Amino acid sequence: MAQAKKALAKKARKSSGRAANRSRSKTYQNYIGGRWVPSAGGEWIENINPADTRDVVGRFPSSTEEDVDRAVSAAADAFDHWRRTPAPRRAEILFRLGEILIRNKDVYAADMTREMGKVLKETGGDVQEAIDCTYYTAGEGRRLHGFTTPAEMPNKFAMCVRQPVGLCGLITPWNFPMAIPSWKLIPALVCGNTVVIKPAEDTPLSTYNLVKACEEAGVPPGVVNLVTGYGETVGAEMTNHSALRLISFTGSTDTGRLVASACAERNAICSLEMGGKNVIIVMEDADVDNAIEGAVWGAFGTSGQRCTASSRVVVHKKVYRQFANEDGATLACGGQRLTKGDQARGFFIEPTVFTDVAPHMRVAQEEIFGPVTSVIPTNSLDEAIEIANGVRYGLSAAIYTQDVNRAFHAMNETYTGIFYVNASTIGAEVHLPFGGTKATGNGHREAGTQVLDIFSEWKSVYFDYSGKLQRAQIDEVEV
Ligand code: UN1
Repeated sequence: MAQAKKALAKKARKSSGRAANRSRSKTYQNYIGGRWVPSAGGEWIENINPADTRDVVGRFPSSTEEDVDRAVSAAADAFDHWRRTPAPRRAEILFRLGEILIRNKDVYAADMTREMGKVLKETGGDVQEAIDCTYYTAGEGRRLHGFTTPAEMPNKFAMCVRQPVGLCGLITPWNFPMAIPSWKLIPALVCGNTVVIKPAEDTPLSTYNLVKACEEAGVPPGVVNLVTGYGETVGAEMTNHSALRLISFTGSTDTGRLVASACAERNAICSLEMGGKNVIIVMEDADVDNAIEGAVWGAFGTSGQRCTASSRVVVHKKVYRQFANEDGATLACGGQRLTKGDQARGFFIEPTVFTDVAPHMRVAQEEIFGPVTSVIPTNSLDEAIEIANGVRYGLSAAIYTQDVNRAFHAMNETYTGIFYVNASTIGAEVHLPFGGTKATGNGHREAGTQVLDIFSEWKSVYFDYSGKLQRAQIDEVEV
């Protein structure tokens, strides 16, 4: 979709038909150091409704390296004050943010549907996820637990405290354009970091709404800075910026690898949440109707444009025909772009099912990020698990079975970050860690309290109250 929208944006500049609409569309700005400002370069990107490309949602800055630099300076200026603000006070501001998000939920959901095409019930769910994340994580302002532990020597105390990382760069995708920014922004703030956030060029409005709400909640100037624009310019400048101590990125595995390389060059912390090729295993003892509903929801909810989408369904041969009643190693339904009637002016594709797919086929290996799923026959649970693990990703997996032993066995043997029993692969909740193995991530988990390990650094503190020199790492213990 990103490429398609970019191409359309170019076409839009030429098209006179859209000119009238464009002149009516609102112009938005970056948010740097508490001020709303245009890009230093004076360029704009048109945000186009993917369901009706005549509808220009707004113009957003196509920002430059200079804009990023200014935003980073603002974040640097704000850092000392923010990190010294007690965490419970930081959290109070975030609770206010939660209230503002609740108040404006319907407006944000409508804006989001207009800019990225998810149906209203789903964009409402996206905003709700941001609300849930905000309340849950703001609660950490009164915890941010460290720990104490015995020291090796007498009259010595040992403890561990969390400290903010510093200036954080957040790069976020278009499919959950308020929820995912909140997963990064709220924990970054509660831990005492300041941030520069770059939303996907296709969906800046939802992140703009989130940042605007931060301003209204009383987040001090410079603590949150918004810079909109393309990955090639804004994203690249952020990943290479020596003052950004951490980059948190959600997007494709290919782009994530570029982000990781740039961060490695300058020893920046890098947290990546990338692709998936998630699987539902349906055993012969499953409630097949329930499994079908789960597979349809997991594959086609959010048009299959979730990194957790159920893009493979591995079905035991004994119930295979019940599940996929078409023969042939091929397209069972869908596959076409819809171009008539209400769909004529947007990007619509039919829900698409491939059946009798072999696990090694491209369609069963690569992330598609669309309403497409592959049904793969299997003879046994162990073979199903092998198929489940036989891709380069490891985000989410599910099993439908009535047998608790099989369910636990599959849970234990499936190398993913998320696992469901008798439920689809989508729908992770904000108070559990979110992320995956292999090409899905780089070992971090967002959400839950585990996200605090991304946005804070541990400091181990040794406190000697013996009043004398106690020598450590000496082989004879001197008591
Ligand atoms: C994503 O698609 O990148 O678990 C995130 C889920 C949602 C989040 C999806 N809560 O499906």
